[in-house]
Amino acid sequence: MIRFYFHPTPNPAKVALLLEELGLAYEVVPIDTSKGEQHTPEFRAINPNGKVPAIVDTEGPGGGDARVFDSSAILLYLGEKTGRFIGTPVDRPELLSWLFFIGTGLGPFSGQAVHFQYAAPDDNEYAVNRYRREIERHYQVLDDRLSGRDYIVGDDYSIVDMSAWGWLDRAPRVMKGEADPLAAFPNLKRWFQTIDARPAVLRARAVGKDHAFKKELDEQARRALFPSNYLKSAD
Ligand SMILES: N[C@@H](CCC(=O)N[C@@H](CS)C(=O)NCC(=O)O)C(=O)O
Repeated sequence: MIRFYFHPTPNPAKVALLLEELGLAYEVVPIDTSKGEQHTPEFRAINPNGKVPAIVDTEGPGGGDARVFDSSAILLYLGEKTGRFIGTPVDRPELLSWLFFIGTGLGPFSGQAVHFQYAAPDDNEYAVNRYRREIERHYQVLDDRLSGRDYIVGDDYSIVDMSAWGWLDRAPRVMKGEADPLAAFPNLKRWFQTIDARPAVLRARAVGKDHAFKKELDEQARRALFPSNYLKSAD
């Protein structure tokens, strides 16, 4: 059984999609990051980085509990455990390359764009411009890659497509004010529409809907989500 530590945000969404594609038995454990539940000692024992997603596999490689944190690690772990959605051995170099490209590039740049457009105080023109231009650059790299291809790696749908879907699904929020943020990237838009039409996407979107996650970005949420803003400098 898999315990899935979840909040309705892009990185957990990737894992929700894989779990639904795999049809594995899993239990959702809501972590309300706006209330600071990512900072409890119990959760830190599962993810020392204090972020979602994380999982505990009660049938880990040693026969007992195994924790896995970071969405890319979880996608790889579950893909390898089941032998599904990880392409062929020939695909492996591309699979790793694109998975890391999304996990270390598209994801963090998108997250920073959201932060500076919706959460940060003051005028952030420089930061917003930098992150939005970087996102467009990443979209272009993916658009070029998808020219004449159905999926990002190999001939089949894989964990790489699921990883990218988690962030592309949020393109309208990330590219605030753009009515059709993928319009300039036709291959990426076609790919997104194909992935988004999968039945498992519908089920993944329903994950956590029975839980009332906090929505307000009030003082409690700001302290929970942006603790570094409340640290005093040493000098
Ligand atoms: N590299 C991590 C990033 C995880 C991450 O940033 N998760 C966000 C939600 S998408 C989170 O937990 N935010 C709450 C916080 O930072 O306190 C991954 O891919 O899982």
